[in-house]
Amino acid sequence: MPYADFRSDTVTKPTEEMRKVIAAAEVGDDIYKDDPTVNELERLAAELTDKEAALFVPSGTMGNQICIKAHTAPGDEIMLHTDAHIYIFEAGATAALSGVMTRLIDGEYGVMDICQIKARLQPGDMHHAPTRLICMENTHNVAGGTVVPLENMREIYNLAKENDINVHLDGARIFNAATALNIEVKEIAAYCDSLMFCLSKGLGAPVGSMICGTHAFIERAMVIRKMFGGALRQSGILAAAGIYALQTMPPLLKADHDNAQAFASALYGHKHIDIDLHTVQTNMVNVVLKGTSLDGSDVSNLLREKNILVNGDKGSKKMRFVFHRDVTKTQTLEAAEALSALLQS
Ligand code: TLP
Repeated sequence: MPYADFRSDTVTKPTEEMRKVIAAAEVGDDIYKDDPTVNELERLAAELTDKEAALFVPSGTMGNQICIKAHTAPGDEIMLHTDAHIYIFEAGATAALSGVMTRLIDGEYGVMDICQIKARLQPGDMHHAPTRLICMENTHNVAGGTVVPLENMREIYNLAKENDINVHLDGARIFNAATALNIEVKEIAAYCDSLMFCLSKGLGAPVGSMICGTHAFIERAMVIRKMFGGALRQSGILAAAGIYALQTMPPLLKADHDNAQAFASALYGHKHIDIDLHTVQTNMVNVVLKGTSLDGSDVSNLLREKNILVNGDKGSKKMRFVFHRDVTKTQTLEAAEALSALLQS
C-alpha cells in the first residue's frame, strides 16, 4: 500500500505531464543568461508578482538568505516574527551568512504586532544596530498556514517606508495565501520590496524558488546567488517544471485547503486532540495531543504502521498535518480516522 504523506507539501512529485515538459525543455547556460526557459520563468514570476524582475534560485532558504544579504550589511538588525521560518528553520543562516542581528516580534497567528515593531525600531546612532529590514511570512508556517491579513502587511510596509526600511516577504506559500483570500498574488506582493516564493511546495515542481524585486535588487541578488553557490547552468530543465507549475497548479490549491478543513472537522472535539479551527485557513492543520502519554514521535510511529507519514517530535505534543496534491480526500479522511482511533483508548 502506498504511503499517505502528510509531512509537508515539499514531498509532492512531478506529474507525468510535468515530466514531459521537463524532458522537452530548451536549455542554455543560465550564467550567460542564455537559457530561454529560465528567462521565461523569471519573466513570468516578475509579471505575477508585479515586480520589475525575478531570479530563479535552488531553494526557498537560499532565496530568503540572498534577499537578506542583499538588503543589509553585517551589524545591521532585521525584525521578524518570533516563529518565522527564517529565524527557526534556516540553520542560523542570517547570522552565518549576513552577520545581522535578529529582533523578534510577537504576534498571534503569525501576525506581527505593529506596536511592538514601532517600539523596537532602532535608530542608526553609534550605540545601536540600525533596523534595515522587516521580514514577513505569508502564509505563516508555524502558526499553522495562517494568512497574514493585507491590512497588517500594509501597516507594516507603510511604517517601514516612513523609516527608510525595506520589507522582505517569505512568500514560500504565497499562492496558498492568495487562494484563501481569493485575490491575485500581486495584491499581496504590493506590500514588500522583495519576496521569495516556492515552486516546490504545493505547486508541485521538484526544485526551485523565485525571488522578485527591482532590477537593481535582482542584479545584486545575482552576485550573492553566485557567492552562495546557487548559480546553475542548464537549469531550464528545472525552470520548465516551474513554468508548468505556475500555469496549471494555483487553481488546484483550493482542494488542498478543503482537505485540511475536512481533516480538522473530523477531529474537532476529540477528547485527546486540540485544534484551533481559526488557524485552519490553508493547507495545514496543527494538532495538539492532550490527556495522553503519547507524544508526537509515538503517534508518528504508530501512524507509520498504517502507511501514514507525519512528523512528530519526542517530548512534543504538537503535530502538523500538511495537505497537498499528492494526498487525496479519501486518504485525508482515513488519516483522521486512524488518528482518532489510536488516541481513543
Ligand atoms: N519549510 C519546510 C521545512 O523547512 C520546515 C516545511 O516542510 O514546511 N519559508 C517557509 C515559510 C517554509 O515553510 C519553507 C520550507 C522555506 C521558507 C524554505 O524552503 P526550502 O525548503 O525550499 O528551502
